[in-house]
Amino acid sequence: MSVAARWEKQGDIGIITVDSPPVNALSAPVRQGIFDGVKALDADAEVKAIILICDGRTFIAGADITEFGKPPKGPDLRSVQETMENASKPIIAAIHGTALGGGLETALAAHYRVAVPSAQVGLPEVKLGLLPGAGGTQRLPRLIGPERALKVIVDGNPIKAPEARKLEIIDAVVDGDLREGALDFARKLIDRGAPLRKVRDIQIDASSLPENFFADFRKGLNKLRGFPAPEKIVQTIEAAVNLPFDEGMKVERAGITELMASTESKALRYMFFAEREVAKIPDVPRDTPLRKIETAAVLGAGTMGGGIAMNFANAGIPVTVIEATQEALDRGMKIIEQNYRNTQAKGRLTAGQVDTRLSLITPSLSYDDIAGVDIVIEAIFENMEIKKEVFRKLDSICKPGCILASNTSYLDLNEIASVTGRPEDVIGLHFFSPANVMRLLEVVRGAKTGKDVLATCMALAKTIGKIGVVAGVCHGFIGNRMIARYGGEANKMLWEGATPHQIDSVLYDFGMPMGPLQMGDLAGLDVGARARSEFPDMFPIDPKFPVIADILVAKGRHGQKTKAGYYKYGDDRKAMPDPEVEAIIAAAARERGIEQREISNEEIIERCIYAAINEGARELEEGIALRPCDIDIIWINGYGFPSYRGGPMFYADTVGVDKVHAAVEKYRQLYGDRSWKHSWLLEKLARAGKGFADWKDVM
Ligand code: 3H9
Repeated sequence: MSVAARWEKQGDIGIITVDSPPVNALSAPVRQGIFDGVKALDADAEVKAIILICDGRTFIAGADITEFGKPPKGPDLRSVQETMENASKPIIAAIHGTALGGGLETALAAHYRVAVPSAQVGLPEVKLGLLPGAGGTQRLPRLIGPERALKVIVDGNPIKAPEARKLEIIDAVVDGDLREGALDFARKLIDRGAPLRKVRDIQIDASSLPENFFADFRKGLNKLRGFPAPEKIVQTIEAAVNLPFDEGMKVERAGITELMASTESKALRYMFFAEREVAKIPDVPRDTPLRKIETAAVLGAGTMGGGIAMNFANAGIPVTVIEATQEALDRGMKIIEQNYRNTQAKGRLTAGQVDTRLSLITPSLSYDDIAGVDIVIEAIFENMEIKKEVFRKLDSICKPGCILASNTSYLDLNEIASVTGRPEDVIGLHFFSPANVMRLLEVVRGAKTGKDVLATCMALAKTIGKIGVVAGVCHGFIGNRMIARYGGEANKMLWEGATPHQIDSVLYDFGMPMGPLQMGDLAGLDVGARARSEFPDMFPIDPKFPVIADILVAKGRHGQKTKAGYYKYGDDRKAMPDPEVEAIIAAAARERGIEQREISNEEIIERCIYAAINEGARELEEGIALRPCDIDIIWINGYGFPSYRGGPMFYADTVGVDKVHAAVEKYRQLYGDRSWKHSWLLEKLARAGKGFADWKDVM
């Protein structure tokens, strides 16, 4: 017997149990085990039906993603499925947890499927840049019709058992013990001499499809730029409709082979593991005892504070919001309510749910009201002196063990912690705006932050639906420190002759949701200008290339809100290139003696993205970022870097770190060390012919 699956008999029913923690993925031993189990039980004359069930927390969660790209071992999944489908007695898949990808495809090769009510089934391969490659694209349309199958496979979202029953993906929902329920189901099949139902033999009635069904569906895919899998999925479903099963399987195989080799799928698979890796902090054991977080407080009811408070309410954690004046408090609470009502209007929350969430948020003007909470998150102005004052106050008021967090996006957390008598309780929780929507949470670890505080905040991130990434203390932490380089190069290129529209459209085409200048207009150019003039030390300006936004703000162009910034705007808020801006910049460049020239699209990518990569490499050297994947997760979830490029550090590997390094060196020669600081890590990797995937080798 395989170590990953065992089989036994209970009366005249054979039971194959897969046991391969953590998620029973279809590794070679699991495939071998199922294959051998089916063969053995099928050959046993006493056995009248066979159940496939799993130990542990879930049914088979899919192919083993760690095996992708490696030489195949043991029977492939398709041979396992053929053995199941061609068995001479009915096979019943008994599902709990999640039957995903290859897991559901294995179940579809069984003759019947039963599941507990909490189970979920789905084909999420599209999220890995793939299509279901073990018959899912051919069997699911036969079982539930091509229209529904196409939607299920292109969305990739799981379906709960009761819904799966309605769709007839499963044949019965089993209340109580799954094994007992499956045995009962099997006995009934035996008693009534039920047929061997092979999904592959179901005929699809192509004439029932709406006219132009596939062409219309394709139109909806246009917005998915950069992701090749959905179009390939459409092609395989068309094959399921138009070709015999075995021919359709060939189309599916060609599709998955092509996608498997694509950079997009490699990036998305990397992201799958990266998301899980960032939760692991090398010097913080997984079993570190966590502090209880049952109540919270947020200081500041502005856009940030309000958004943060909503996260707690959404997770069912009561939260007190503190403001300095009744007026500010009322305004903040009104915006929170409005946000919830908007969600309700879109049908994503019921009125009752909104009321429950609002009831969890308590407005207050007094710090005394938060003396007993488990965590306080300060979300007030980015001003060190004010923050220090607030943290002194928190130190004197909050109960022992309360976590004192700052939402600062730039300031020195250690300096903030130093004014308290408990720096081990102080941590940075840097939310991204809008805080109730954005998934990223930079968890800033101060020099004295306690390990239990760090572990608690990483767990809290998950509780409130965020992905937490640990960052060390430096100006701007991981993300904003890199984005400063990215935006800084965009600013320089404006001086040198690129137009806002050119820079933004090149970066949009690269996959960013919006270019940096349009982004500036959206956020308000006056915001940055004010910060730069109030805190010149925090935002040092390159004297040779001052910030163009400051010139525009001086002319009353504050961005979208004044209908003029880097662009001009009509009532529809659509950004339109403005020759006036180009003239303003050209005149300023002439005054400063900066020669304007043609800038290539390639240079725009190199200077913006490579500048960020170079800074990321320096953060790795300094230990500000724990691993390249932490940086990538931050850029994808906080700044909209295209996931199909895997984040800037993964992207560097796909370009070749030697090429990136050569370009960085070229720009350093031209612009000096101020904006293109040397990274020895980048240089060492380039010299060794390695990428960030192997960064540890040269550290
Ligand atoms: C596929 O099936 C292709 C086929 O169509 C065709 C083939 C020919 N492989 O997420 P968790 C690891 S594509 C390897 O934290 P949860 C994961 O890395 C696949 N490892 O648990 C983690 O390791 P660690 C289609 C896997 O309870 C540990 O298991 N299937 C796989 O929060 C626990 O994972 C999918 O895309 C895997 N397939 O969530 C489903 N899955 O502890 C992918 C997980 O070392 N999986 N691991 O960090 C999931 O969505 C979630 O893991 C699941 C459990 C919902 C199952």
